[in-house]
Amino acid sequence: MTKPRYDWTIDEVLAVIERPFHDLLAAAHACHRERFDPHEIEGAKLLSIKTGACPEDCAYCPQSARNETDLQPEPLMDLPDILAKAEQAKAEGATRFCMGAAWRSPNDRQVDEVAEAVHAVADLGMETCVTLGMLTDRQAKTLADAGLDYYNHNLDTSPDFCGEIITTRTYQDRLDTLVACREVGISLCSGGIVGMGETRRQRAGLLQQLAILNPHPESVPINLLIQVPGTPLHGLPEFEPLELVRTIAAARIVMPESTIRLSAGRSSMSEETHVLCFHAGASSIFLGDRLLTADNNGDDADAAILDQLDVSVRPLDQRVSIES
Ligand code: SAM
Ligand code: DTB
Ligand code: SF4
Repeated sequence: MTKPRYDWTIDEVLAVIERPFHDLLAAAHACHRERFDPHEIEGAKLLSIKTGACPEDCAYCPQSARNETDLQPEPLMDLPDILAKAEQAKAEGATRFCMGAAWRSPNDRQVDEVAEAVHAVADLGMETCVTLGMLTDRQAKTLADAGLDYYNHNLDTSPDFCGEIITTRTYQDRLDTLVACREVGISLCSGGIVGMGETRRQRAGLLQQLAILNPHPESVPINLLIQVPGTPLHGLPEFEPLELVRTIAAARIVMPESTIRLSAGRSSMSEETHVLCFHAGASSIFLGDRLLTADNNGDDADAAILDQLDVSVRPLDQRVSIES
């Protein structure tokens, strides 16, 4: 069994990414089978509970108030509406319900409202995840007390590239929120985005930052940039699909216990890219035809891929219990 390590250097991670392709994929797949059933994937469902008008300047994000996109801002949803969406997600086969809010850092009243929603969704028997921006220690405790399973907070890219993507917060800000969540026993969902014009070494830098967290984030979402018109990153060259596969494979190897999620950007990916990413160790996806504000692959297209691979979405009654 591959033992997790927490002392990865960027050079070591880069060397993993740069292994000959077949060697990299074989190693990643073998590593995956040590702890995961390759015939099962996790299905999560996203809901944007507060949309747009975000004060951060993330260059990739359609929800930043600085970016002139077509997005219609929406205030925080009411609890009954959130719950109806969660029930629908459960009926559609999702085991995890992820609620996202376009905040830089919510206030205590907003966190209390989200905590109520977390409590109600947890009562449905689903795993809960929220992503609300930066949290204080007290806010993290409120969410933990409400029964929150996961907090999503992405490092997004490497420390040396992040300044070109976001100027309104620091890398350390993000790490602090991850620590605040860990300290109150919330599991971490943290990953990043590829295709923003970063170098391969910078992709290694992102994975290295995640892989030196001890323990590693339980969920690691790898997003392919969705180029949204009106965002500064719209118009970048298309990202090479096999480079995404290499990134997934390296994430699998350097964080052997973590669930790697093939996240945003799947609606522009070929079936073949999906297949290679699953073979490389991705075993979680967002279900349905919508992410937060952008399009997702959709259940019919997913079924067409998963059926060919004899892979099924793990049912709710077989959810993996989280040990604290
Ligand atoms: N405001 C909170 C935050 O930044 O943590 C939560 C919501 S934010 C939309 C969650 C994540 O979505 C970001 O960290 C980023 O990784 C991802 N994301 C946003 N826009 C994206 C895009 N255009 N393409 C790919 N991923 C994107
Ligand atoms: C993550 O890493 N990806 C998800 C989830 N965590 C919150 C969000 C993707 C957002 C894609 C753009 C949008 O839908 O607005
Ligand atoms: Fe705001 Fe999050 Fe989008 Fe950045 S990624 S602009 S913090 S919603």
